[in-house]
Amino acid sequence: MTEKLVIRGVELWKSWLDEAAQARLLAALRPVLQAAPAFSPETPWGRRMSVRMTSAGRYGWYSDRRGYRYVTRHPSGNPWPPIPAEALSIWKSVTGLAREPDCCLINWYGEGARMGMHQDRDEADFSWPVLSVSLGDDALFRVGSVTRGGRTESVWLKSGDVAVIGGAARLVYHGIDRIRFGSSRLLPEGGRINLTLRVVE
Ligand code: MD6
Ligand code: FE
Repeated sequence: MTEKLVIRGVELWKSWLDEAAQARLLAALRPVLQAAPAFSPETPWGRRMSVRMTSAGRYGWYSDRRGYRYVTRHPSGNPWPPIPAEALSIWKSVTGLAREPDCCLINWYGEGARMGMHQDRDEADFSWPVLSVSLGDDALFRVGSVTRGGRTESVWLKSGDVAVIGGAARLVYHGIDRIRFGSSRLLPEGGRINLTLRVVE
């Protein structure tokens, strides 16, 4: 059973996916990760991110010395694979939107990986929400406000949880402080996968 929480404007649907649905989604991601292997993007400041990433869809998120942006190809030169139907159906049922997302960013967290506080603002139109799906190990998710600094609230995201950043909260700062490596048995090697579905154009 799902339960809805709202944390500083971010809607959190706890246990949106049951264990069988989590396993089906993970299985659908395997061919995507094979076609478009995850890599550690370089930040504009020249550091490697601790999270490994890849994408599915017409656009993928990318970063290097030139900045954050969406690109139409994986670093291999191939177009990104299509977004799995299992992910599109979560978008449809949670947001109710007829418009499909252009990008499914796949973040993979190994032991010690984290993600600093950031806004998702590389998309053209902030009236569309960003939806995130968590798989695998628990992650400590921190949510602030639309300006950097100030009060924040934290919540543990668990496998099967879905979060929606939209409306007045679309540009809130958020990040992952740490994961509890090995807390879930969904990924055989441990770690966490986070999907974020975005309308880019
Ligand atoms: C993560 N999530 O859960 C990082 N962004 O690993 C995000 O950065 C995020 O959860 C936009 C919308 C929802 C999110
Ligand atoms: Fe984000």
